[in-house]
Amino acid sequence: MSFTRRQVLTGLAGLGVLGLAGGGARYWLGRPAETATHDYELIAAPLDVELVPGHKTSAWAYGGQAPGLELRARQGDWLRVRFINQLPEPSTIHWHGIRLPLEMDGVPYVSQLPVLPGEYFDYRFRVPDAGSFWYHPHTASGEQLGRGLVGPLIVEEREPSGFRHECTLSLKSWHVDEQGAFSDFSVPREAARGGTVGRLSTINGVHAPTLELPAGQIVRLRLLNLDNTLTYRLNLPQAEARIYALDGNPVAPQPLGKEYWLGPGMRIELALRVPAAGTELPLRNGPLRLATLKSVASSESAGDWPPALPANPIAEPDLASAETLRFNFEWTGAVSVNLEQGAAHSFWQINGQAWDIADQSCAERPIATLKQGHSYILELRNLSQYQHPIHLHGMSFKVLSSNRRRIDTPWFTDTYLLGKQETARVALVADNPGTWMFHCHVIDHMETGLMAAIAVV
Ligand SMILES: [Cu+2]
Repeated sequence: MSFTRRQVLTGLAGLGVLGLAGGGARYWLGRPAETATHDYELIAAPLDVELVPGHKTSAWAYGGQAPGLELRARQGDWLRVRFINQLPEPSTIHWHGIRLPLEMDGVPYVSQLPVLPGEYFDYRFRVPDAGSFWYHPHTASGEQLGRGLVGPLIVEEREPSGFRHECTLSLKSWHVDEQGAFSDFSVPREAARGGTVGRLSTINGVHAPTLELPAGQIVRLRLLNLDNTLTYRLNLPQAEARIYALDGNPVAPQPLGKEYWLGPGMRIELALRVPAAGTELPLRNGPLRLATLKSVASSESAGDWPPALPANPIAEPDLASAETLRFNFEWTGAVSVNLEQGAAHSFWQINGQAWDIADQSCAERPIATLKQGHSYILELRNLSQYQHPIHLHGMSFKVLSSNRRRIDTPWFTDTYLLGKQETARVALVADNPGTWMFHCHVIDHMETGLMAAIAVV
C-alpha cells in the first residue's frame, strides 16, 4: 500500500475555509453529484453529554451527538462524507458492512494514514446494498468507540419498501460510574474473558427511554448494536414482531420468536405491529428493560405487513467449486509481549497468530490469500468458552451451517455471532480486491489479538 501525507496536508490547508466552529451536518439527498464536494461534513469532537441525570460525561461525538449523527444514503448512490478530526488524537472512520474499495475502508496503515487532529479526510464511495449499517473509528477502538464515536448509517431501498414508519435504535452500554465519569474501557482480566462491560445501557444515548409509536401502524425498527462488548438478548414480549433483515441484508419475514442474540456490530430490522393507543411494550435485553415502546393515537388507516425487502446484489458463492479455509479462534493463556513498553496484552489468536495493535505491519502478513473471483467456504471454529461476533470487511458472506444450531435458510451477513465451542461454515465470493480485516467485534478481544487480515488478489 503506498500513500503519502500530501493528501492530508492539503486537507489541513483547507480547514480555514470550512470554518470549524460552524457546520454540523448537512444532508442533501438527491442533490446532483457534480455540485458539491460532500453530502455530509462530519466533525468528531469532544462533547459533554448527560447520560446520568445531573452529571456530565466527557464523551466524543460525531456531528454533535453520541451516538453519532444518523447518516442516510440511497442504495446505489454515492455517499460523500468529509470527516473532520477535532479530537485530541488521530482517528479514522470504518463503514461497517458497506462493500466498498479498500482506500475508503478506514483501517489505519492499510486503507489510509490516520487522520491527525485538525486534519480532514474525504470518504467517497457508492453504497451497493440497502440496509442498516454503522460507522466508527478503527483506531484506539476501545476508547474511541467507548467514548461515543459510533453512529448509524442507513441505506434506503431505491423503491419504496412499503414501510411508512421507521425508527433507528442505537444500543450502547457506557463505561461510566454513578457520577457519569468514565471507568476503564478495558480491564485485562475482562479482556481475557467476555470483554469489559459498560454498566449504563442506553438507546440513542438515553437510559431506558420511552419511544412513542403510532397505534395500529407497522413500524420498521432498526436495532443496531453499537456496543464494545455486550451481546443483547433482544426480546419484545407481548409484541407482534417479525424479522425483515439481519445485519443489513433482507431475510424472508419471520416471527421474532422468544429472543434474538445481537452481538456487537450486528443489526436486526423488525417490523412491529403497534398495538392500540396507550399500550406500553417493553423492549428487553434478557430480563432487563432497555426501552418502553408506547403507542400513541394515529389518524392513519391501519397498516399491513409489507412484503419482503428486495435482496441485495451480492454474488452467490459457488459451493461446488469452493475451496475450504479453516480458522481457529482460540484463547491463549500466555500473557505477553512487551508490557513494559506499553504494547497490548495478547489473550487471543486466530490460527495461532495474535494481532498486535501496536505493530503497524501486521496487515503485511495476511492469514489467508484469496483469488479474486473464486468462491471460498470459511470454516470458523471457536475453541473458547466465550462467544465472538466475527466480522469481515469489504465483503459479505453467507452463513451455511453450524454444529450448534439449525440453519434452515442461509443468509448473507457481515458479522456472525460464533457461539462458545461452535463451528460454523460461511461462504463468499472473493470479489473485492484488497487487504481486509477479519476480526472479533468484541473490542477487547480485537485489541488483544483476535484480528487478522485476509487478502484478495
Ligand atoms: Cu471475541
